[in-house]
Amino acid sequence: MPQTRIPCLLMRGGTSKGAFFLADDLPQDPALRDRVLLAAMGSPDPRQIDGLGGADPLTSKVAIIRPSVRTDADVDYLFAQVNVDKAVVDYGQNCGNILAAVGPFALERNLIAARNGITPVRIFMENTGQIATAYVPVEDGQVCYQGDLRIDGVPGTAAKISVEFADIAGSSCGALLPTGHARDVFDGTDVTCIDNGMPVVLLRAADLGRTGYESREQLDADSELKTRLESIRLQAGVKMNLGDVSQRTVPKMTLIAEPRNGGAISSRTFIPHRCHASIGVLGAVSVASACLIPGSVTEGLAHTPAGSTPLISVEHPTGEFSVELKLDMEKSGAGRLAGCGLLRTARLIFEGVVMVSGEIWEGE
Ligand code: NQM
Repeated sequence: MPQTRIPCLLMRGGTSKGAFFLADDLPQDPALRDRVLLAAMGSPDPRQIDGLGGADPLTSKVAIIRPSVRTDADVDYLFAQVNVDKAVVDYGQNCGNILAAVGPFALERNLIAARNGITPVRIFMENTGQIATAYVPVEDGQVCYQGDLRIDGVPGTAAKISVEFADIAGSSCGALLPTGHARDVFDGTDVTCIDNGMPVVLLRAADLGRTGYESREQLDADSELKTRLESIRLQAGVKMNLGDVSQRTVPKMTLIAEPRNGGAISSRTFIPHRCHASIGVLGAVSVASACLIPGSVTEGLAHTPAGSTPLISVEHPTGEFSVELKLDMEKSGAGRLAGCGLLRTARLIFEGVVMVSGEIWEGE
């Protein structure tokens, strides 16, 4: 049986890379679609040698996009995290980096009309049921990828895509502080469990006998730390309304320390088992938000700016990520968070068809 050709764009979104598909170009049956996505990315295999994936969770990502029937959105975006070495496709998390390329994809595929200057694209994020608006630069009716914005974790510069979120608190867990507390204790370690777009458990690196300034490689080799983090993650997952998270990619685990480079906080994030080269977009939004919550484990460590739109710089292994939080100053505590904005870049890398075995496509 010949291989099946599936139209696909390979795109970088922020510090991630993934395969972008129109929903109608994939099988409609979810189980068959997962088998097709695993085959397209080359999973399960630690090297993903037989597919598009780059042998790293940050490059084993898929976006499935369709025109939206909603009045408040232009397109619907379903994010799929394709496990590198397990035959598992996880829809239980969103991805704010891949999100940065959804607007450009919608324009490349003519799902919306281009407006010279900036085209706003309203995106319904199916994984969490929320809306983001991306502002995509357009020149002569084409997406403009070139520009002068540098983001840490990506070489060179590219055009600025600003992304705004209204209310993303409790995206997956139902509440900003899903356990009902600013601080909990698991295995004798203080943590803050928070979900402002991404479920994250924050821990002070010092409480685990680490500085929080170890390199990604050092942390990935630290099996004692990883065992302790996983024990806490499994307990926190239940308390965060996520159930048994042993096979899920959330919550993320973030070690925090005092900033050293003029930021608000320093971070090392596990997603959830490998250490992130930088930090996820929505992961950073959750960490930044925790810096504003009285009683959280950031207290005494975070250097938080004042004002109704504080720009919170989250330091990470390859630089920093700035999140602008919008606060409702008439409210207090966690209830103050009213929205946020951030800057990303994206690029169309490759356009073509990805080939998968005809037997897999036919479900045989
Ligand atoms: O937190 C990695 C990434 C992400 C997700 C991860 C992301 C986000 O860097 O919104 O972007 O946390 O698995 O792409």
